[in-house]
Amino acid sequence: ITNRPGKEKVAREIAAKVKDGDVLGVGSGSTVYLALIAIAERVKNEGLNIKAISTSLEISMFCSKLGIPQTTLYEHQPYWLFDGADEVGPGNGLIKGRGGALFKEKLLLASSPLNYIIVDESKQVERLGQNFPIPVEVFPQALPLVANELKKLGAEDIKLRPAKGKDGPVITENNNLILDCRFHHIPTSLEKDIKSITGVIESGLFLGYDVHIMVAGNSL
Ligand code: DER
Repeated sequence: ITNRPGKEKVAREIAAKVKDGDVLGVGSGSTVYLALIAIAERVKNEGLNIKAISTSLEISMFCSKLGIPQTTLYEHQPYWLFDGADEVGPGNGLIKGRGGALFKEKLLLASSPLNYIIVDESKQVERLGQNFPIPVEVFPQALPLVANELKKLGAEDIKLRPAKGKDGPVITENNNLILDCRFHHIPTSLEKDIKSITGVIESGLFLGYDVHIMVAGNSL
């Protein structure tokens, strides 16, 4: 676990931004988890009337447990969103998806007019891709084709993400597989190039999105 004080601090800061009546896009991961605990305290103490749109079953179940009402993109657009990240690189490029929720995380982020990425200092990198692979969500039978095309794009190490607690690979909440891909060089075109491969559902590479990075106390 990376240094918790940074995560807890930025989780409290994002919780302080919540306003009565907000519809919130809620990302996934342990930093978001801490933020939800802080938000739930405010809901209880101040009677805040908010709604959350979750990006994973785990977060949806946690919102239910905390008593945070939920809605969906059918009924509401988020007023703003908060989410974590695995890496924050130059120009606010992100790698996300360690938690396997990358499709709905990118859907919610693309649907939200204002996006906060909450991280501790351990997530900031000089070069995107230096610590984490790029997760690519793949329609199962497209695996051979997608792996081949990713190699052509420069992927150096492609691993099918193994499940824990069951034999075989991780199966996402959209019934797809995840290939974790190492790229030494990440050109600005890479997100779109990956997405254009037939059989790719989405990737955890976020380039050129309008995101506000919050790092444990200093908003960049
Ligand atoms: O999977 C994700 O994209 C999550 O946001 C994740 O990368 C951040 O998780 P953490 O807050 O537990 O580090």
